[in-house]
This record gives sequence, structure tokens and C-alpha cells, in this order.
Amino acid sequence: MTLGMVVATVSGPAVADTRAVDDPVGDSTFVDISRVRVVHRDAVTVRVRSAVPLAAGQRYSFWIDAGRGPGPNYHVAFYANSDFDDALGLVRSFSDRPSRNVPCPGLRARADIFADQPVSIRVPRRCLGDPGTVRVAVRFKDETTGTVDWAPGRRTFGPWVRR
Ligand SMILES: [Ca+2]
Repeated sequence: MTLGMVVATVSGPAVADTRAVDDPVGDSTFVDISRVRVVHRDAVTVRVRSAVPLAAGQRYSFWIDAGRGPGPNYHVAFYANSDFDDALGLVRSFSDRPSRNVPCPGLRARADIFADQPVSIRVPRRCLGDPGTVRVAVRFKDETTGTVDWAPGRRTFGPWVRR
């Protein structure tokens, strides 16, 4: 814990509320994350760049750790250009099946196969219990072929992002 805090202080960027992690290009087929950027302000905003065009049948899943318990606390998943229910899933593991969903006014999810824009979510902090720090794991899955790409790695979170 202490070591992690020291490392974060020494190597952290000047802007503590933003972290970006590059993901290898070519490490998966049909879906391929190239970069994840997390901004932690009044909302937690996650933008994910894809190295390949977005397509129908891709599912975009996000797990958020708000620092409570050993695993992820929240889950959001959706498809491109489809209706999105503004509910946040409660989870305790890297599961696609939340124990329940809670309303989160202001929750946004975006994935547009017709625009060259990142896949993104925006989650108001109040929906997450106003955490001091958060970290995020992302998985893109092509449901036709079953291929997946995780960032930063399978069932692995990126760096903590302070508000
Ligand atoms: Ca990748």
C-alpha cells in the first residue's frame, strides 16, 4: 500500500485526475483496444480507442473498482448503436451478470460504428459512492467469433485514478 502510493506520487502525471494506458495493437482479431483514458472528476469518464472499426455484434464491457472489497464494484456493458439502460450493475467479480442494477441518472454510454470516435462511458461519481480513487478494466468482445481484447489485461485493472 505504502509502496504503491510512493510510486504513484513519483511517477504520476502532473494532472492526477487523468490516466491513459496504451494497449498493444494486433493482440486480438475483430476487436482490438489500442488506448484507454480515464478521467476522474465530477464523473468518471472512460474513453477507449479501437485499432479496428467498430462493428455490430461487438460488446463493450467496463468494470470499475471504487476501492471497496477485493474485486470490481460496478459493471457497465452495451453494444454499438443500441438502446442503453442508464443502470449501473453491482458486481463483486469480473462478471457479466450483476447481482442487481441500480439507477444512475446521468450515466452515458457511447459506441457508434458510423463515427471514428472512442467507445466511452460517463458515470457520475455519486453513483459510485463518491470514491477518492477509481480504477477501470475494459473488455471488448466480438460475439460472432468469440474473440476478446482486455485492457490493460485479462481481469486486470489499470492504474488508480485520483479525483
Ligand atoms: Ca489491443
